[in-house]
Amino acid sequence: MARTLMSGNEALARGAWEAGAVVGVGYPGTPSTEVLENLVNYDGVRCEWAPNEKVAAEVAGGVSLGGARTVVTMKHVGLNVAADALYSQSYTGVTGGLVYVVADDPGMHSSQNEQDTRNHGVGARIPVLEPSDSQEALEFIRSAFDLSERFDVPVIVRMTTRVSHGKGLVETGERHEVPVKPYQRDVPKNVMMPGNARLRLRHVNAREGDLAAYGAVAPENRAEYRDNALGVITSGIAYQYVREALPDASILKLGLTVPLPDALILEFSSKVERVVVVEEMDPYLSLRVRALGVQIDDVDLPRSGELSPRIIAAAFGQEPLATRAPVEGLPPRPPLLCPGCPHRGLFYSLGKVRAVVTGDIGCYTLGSLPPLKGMDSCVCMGASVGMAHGVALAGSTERPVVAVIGDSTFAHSGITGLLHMAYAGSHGTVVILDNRTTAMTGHQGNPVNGVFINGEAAPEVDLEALSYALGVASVRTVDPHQLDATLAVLREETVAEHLSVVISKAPCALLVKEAKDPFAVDEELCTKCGACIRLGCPAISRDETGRAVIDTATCVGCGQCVQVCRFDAIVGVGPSCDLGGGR
Ligand SMILES: Cc1ncc(C[n+]2csc(CCOP(=O)(O)OP(=O)(O)O)c2C)c(N)n1
Repeated sequence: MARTLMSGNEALARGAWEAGAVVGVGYPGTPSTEVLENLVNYDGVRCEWAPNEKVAAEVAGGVSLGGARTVVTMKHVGLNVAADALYSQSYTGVTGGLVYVVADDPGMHSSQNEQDTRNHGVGARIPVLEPSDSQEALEFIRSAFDLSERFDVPVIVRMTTRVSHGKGLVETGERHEVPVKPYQRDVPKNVMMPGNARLRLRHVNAREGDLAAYGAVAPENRAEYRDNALGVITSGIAYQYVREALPDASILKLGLTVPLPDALILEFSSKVERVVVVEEMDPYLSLRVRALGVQIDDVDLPRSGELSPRIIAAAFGQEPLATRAPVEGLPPRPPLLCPGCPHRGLFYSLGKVRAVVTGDIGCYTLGSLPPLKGMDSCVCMGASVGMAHGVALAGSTERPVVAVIGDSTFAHSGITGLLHMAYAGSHGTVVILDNRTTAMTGHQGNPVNGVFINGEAAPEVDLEALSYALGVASVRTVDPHQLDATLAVLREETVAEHLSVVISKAPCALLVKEAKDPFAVDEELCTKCGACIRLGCPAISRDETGRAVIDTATCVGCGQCVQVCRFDAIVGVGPSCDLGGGR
């Protein structure tokens, strides 16, 4: 058996492969993305990025119906999108093992909200397994497939950022080829109309009892008895922190957290003098442990965000743990649009239109920050489109209303919003920021950029034709690096009495491989007016006298700043700087 250093997400991919999964499907989202990005490298398993999590869940549901094992991956908010499928898949159950990997983001390192996926497990009445390190990630996903088939149920493996991204040694095994079951039509099981669903609900009710009985003996749940003065009930990454901060404490480590093993909890609690629950995010364990009549000691732990050994030690009045002090004096690195980002040009031009801008999620959300201040709202993927229509319906503003949405986000959940705008007779404008990739989560392929998950070419949707087909009256494509031309189109479309789409099309700066020469500021000509600074490009700053300076190491020569300087003070320092009357 090999021992390999793996992140939790790498271990999940390995475990899914070892368990004989033949299809992996998902939608990217931090901290879950690497599961599929690793799984695609294994032989014998087909991987696909779906346009959104609901489609991914449905594809996986079909694979399961077809008798094969499959894993579907997403971040926590993705499960809201997929929940419609999941809650009824709970009723149909599975044919081939169906496992959801859902990664939560406590502390919102890269998310718009904090959500505890265990609640979805309770709501959908399906089991949730919570690994606390990479080895468990591999083992738990393997058992998730077995549980799925044994109890006729989809199973969630719930990850959190530190388990997904932390690394540990993993003992790997061999692939276990699971024969695909022959397809069998079973209408009462798989056609969820009321009569059948009522019958399947009986299965769900009975299954809950069976799963609870399994929980009492599940290898994923274990009591570790040490000093009986303190007993900690915990799960996931919090287990690791408790081991570090309270090495003498007895611990009930729960790996199967939905359903909870009541008898185990009662037994453990009876054997220790003081019971404390330590968990990240929602008080899921503590509410249920209390409901069993167990007296829990309250400890002052944060209700949200991430825990750490240090936080736990402090809450238990321990000496602060000897951890490495953060390095001081590092320059702050606020999140910013990259130098040469095409989104910057679009927001710069859009700012001149004085529109109400409903925004969406992607790299371009950073356009909401000063100096561009290009967005008035950002709620969830796809929301920009419906919200633009809604703001216009409220009738409180004379200003034009514009939605901005990235290409991947448009494919994810913007298309139906646009269809509604057309149907409802909206006169709004939707800007699709087509930077040829899903940049924010690491350049995944999507149906707009025509790249498949394994890097091969895929069919590319024609955004213009699609928009017209949905009923949009006018579709224009602009190069956002050409500021004046972009502004002219935005001006025309935002005052027009029709529904319009403006496709802002230029590749993500990180996809542009050919190096361009940087620009520089002519000190003599710079008047310190600050026009170039208002682009918010990280390559441009002011020197101590207030003059603009361009960092030639970070400038990628996009030429946007040249166009905003009215004094011709920004000059090329190489042959590629000839913008040819624009860019
Ligand atoms: C429901 C949901 N799924 C996934 C994510 C993670 N996520 C945020 S933005 C985004 C895609 C961004 O791509 P795109 O719209 O093309 O914009 P870009 O980053 O390229 O500018 C993803 C996958 C999320 N926030 N919500």
